[in-house]
Amino acid sequence: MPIILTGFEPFGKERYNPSGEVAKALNGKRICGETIVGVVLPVAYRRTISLVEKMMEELKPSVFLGTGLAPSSPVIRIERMAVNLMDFRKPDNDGDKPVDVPIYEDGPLAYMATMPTRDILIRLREAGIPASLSYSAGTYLCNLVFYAALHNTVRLGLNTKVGFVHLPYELRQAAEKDVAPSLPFDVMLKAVEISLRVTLEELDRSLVATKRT
Ligand code: PCA
Repeated sequence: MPIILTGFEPFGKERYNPSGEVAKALNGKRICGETIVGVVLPVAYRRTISLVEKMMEELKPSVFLGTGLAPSSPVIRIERMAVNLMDFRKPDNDGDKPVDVPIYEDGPLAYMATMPTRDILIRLREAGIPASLSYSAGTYLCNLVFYAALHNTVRLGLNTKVGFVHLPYELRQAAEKDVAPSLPFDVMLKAVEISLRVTLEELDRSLVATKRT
């Protein structure tokens, strides 16, 4: 079963989005024997929801890792909670701006990530990559992808491990601004690879344990 890795196109005033570039760079690569399907999503909620639903239905992935840019973050942010809410401060790239609207009318208030977030945190820090756990992915497109992947896993009865990672600005992007936290691209790439590896290793271990019982 494939791994889905999503990133986003640029949005707002940004001309670059490191998350979309990470998804492109890892597309087709193999990790622990599984193939990564890297997808760049539009920052447009209607189109993105349909794409996430379609990918979950057709690919039934073992892992779904969403990534996005968090402009003010100085570290890799491992998201733990997805909430059933769209509350956009700015319109998306299609000009839509839902305020106080649930993502799914029939969905629960929130889901927690099913990827091993604490283990990922530990492994990132061991690798010398600044990271922290986060309890809000916001109420814009990143939270929406995270929630939609979790909701569709339940709706379709899949065993997909779902997670979301927010990335800071890339170094060159920050160099165009006055003061902005950033990380080099190769560090972000490594962080995403580690997150996937830790998840797949854990999946392998649980499969071996099930076979033994
Ligand atoms: N970051 C935005 C949406 C797209 C992206 O890369 C967010 O944090 O919601």
